[in-house]
Amino acid sequence: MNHSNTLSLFERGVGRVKLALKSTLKRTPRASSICLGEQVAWRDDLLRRQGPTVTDTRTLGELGYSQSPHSKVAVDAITGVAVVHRLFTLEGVAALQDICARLEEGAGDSDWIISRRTRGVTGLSSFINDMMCSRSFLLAISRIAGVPLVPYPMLNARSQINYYYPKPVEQQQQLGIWHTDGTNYVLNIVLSGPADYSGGEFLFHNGTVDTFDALDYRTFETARLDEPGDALFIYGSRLFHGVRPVLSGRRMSLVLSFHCPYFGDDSNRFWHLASDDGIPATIPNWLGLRWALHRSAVRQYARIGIQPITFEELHHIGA
Ligand SMILES: O=C(O)CCC(=O)C(=O)O
Ligand SMILES: [Fe+2]
Repeated sequence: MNHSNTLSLFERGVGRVKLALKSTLKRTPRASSICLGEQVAWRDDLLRRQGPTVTDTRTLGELGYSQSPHSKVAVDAITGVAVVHRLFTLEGVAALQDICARLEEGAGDSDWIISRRTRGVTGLSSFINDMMCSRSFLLAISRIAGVPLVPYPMLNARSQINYYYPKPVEQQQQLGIWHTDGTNYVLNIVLSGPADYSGGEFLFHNGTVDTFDALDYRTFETARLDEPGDALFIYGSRLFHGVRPVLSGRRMSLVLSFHCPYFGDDSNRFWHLASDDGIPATIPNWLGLRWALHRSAVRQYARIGIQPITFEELHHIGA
């Protein structure tokens, strides 16, 4: 584990329960105390009109899965990992950078490789909230995913901003990095440019969760995220991934989670959420999540005020 290329594995099982207790005892800053005077409102023309350039796509089937998470949707119709370039215009990227930089002030310290992070960002930024509820934005992400999406029903797990700084070398080894997410459809948007930091590469295991071996770097790939605003789309609960330690500068990223409202299934586990938010906050959130997952797709779309996105629409490019 001391090899510098090796990344440690984030806690699973009992480790998650321990982390949940730790998160419960730690005081987190009050989100509501932050007031962002936002300069720019979300507009759909902050998305590039021609749509994003999506490369290096692997479906869940191509990653090695034979079982689909959703009945009636083939494993080869669902994206397991894809690199997304040029989703936003330059103005869109600049607006996100500005908002996320300003939200750092209220960010909590984080124990693992991320130095600081802010969860529940859609409750703090109407720009990001409006973006996530925009039909054009959701349609673009749904096309990348292969299934229609809505913002993840639970506020805390829906959006977070990660801020990474260099950590002292002695701490780097013990901090977790390899992990799977509690949510399924996850867009990791890197907002810093390559000149802003070194290290901090986004790694993922090119295979299934069962074939993951933290010591076998031959199956690891580095996502090619070159420009600020580039993103890695992942089926987060089925793809081991992690960010290597930042060696200099700051790396800032916005992580958004989505849900496919046509199916009631969800991978998130109570202890996964509790390890992030502490036990008291997770209990009501968890009950709300179970409730929300059983609403019809039509109602889930109506709640965010848009017409349902359908499976058919995903294949009509330029519609
Ligand atoms: O910050 C990133 O780019 C991704 C971090 C990550 O995997 C996570 O927050 O779950
Ligand atoms: Fe993750």
